[in-house]
Amino acid sequence: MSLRLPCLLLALALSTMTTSAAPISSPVPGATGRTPVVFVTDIGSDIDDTWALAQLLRSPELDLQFVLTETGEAKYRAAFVTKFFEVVGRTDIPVGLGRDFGPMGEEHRNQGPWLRGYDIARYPGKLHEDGIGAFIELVMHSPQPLTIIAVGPVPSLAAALAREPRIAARCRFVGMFGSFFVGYDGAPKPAPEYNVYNNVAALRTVLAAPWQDVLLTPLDTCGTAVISGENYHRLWSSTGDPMLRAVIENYCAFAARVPWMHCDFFATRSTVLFDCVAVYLAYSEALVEIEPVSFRIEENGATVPDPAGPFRARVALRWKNLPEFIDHLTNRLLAAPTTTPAT
Ligand SMILES: [Ca+2]
Repeated sequence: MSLRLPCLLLALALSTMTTSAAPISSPVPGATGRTPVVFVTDIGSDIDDTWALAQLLRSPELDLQFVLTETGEAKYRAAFVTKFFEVVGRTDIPVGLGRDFGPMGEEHRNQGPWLRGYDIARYPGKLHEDGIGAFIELVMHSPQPLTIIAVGPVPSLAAALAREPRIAARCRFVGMFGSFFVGYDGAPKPAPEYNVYNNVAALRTVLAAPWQDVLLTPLDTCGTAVISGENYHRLWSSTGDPMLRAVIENYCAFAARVPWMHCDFFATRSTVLFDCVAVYLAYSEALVEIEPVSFRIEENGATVPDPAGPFRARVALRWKNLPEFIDHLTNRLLAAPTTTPAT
């Protein structure tokens, strides 16, 4: 299938930039005033990871120190990160290959056309073949706690904990997982959520670890985060911004291939940006209602509130103001870089 980008042609010269941003709080700043984070991602399947990576790089509260791939074909996923870093001039950030599950078929390479002609072997930055080992090294030698932002199934994190259990006590864990009272698309009944049911054993291992804090956005909050209308138009029109152009290019490739929806709306709105809510929670909790929840994880991936359950997390169960979050996310994505890249 050829990659066509009618969107970029249609949007040419319509850019309207703004740098205003909603107020946020900063829960755990490091010694530098920025929170050091590791992004743990299954980028390359659902497009929201790509939006989340852009959001992360444009969040002045966060200092992205490492990216680790999760599930599927590690090098396929890593290539989205390395090419994205080349496009936006952030090859100073190391990337690690997580657990590899072998080649992914064409039918699962939803953003594959964006990589056409790209050779990860020529990546000028640091790409760790043993990404799990490099991640452990980073955590164990970090002078301050790291915040892990996990936005996919977690076999790589489970493997890291098996190799070095002490990493948990040195990190906060923020993730997009589960469905407690609300299902997909705001449905009034919870449903097994992909990041859980794809690898139940791995998530049980990860959530059983003694992290400094566990903070989750389940479908209850992240499942309705969509950018549309004028906000989306502003992003769509930012063809002169290399980062947003890369996001939209990926979205166009994805829209033509994604098997689980008829994505004919890519010119007018985003898909659900689940993972962007996890990135948000790494720097602010201002716009969500968070409650401590004890729960169990069923074999089918259901996350069931249960006072006697083995897992406990702080969970963003409701929005205080979803429209304000969408405005905030839009403005953040549109904002110019706040730091000078090292490369
Ligand atoms: Ca994801």
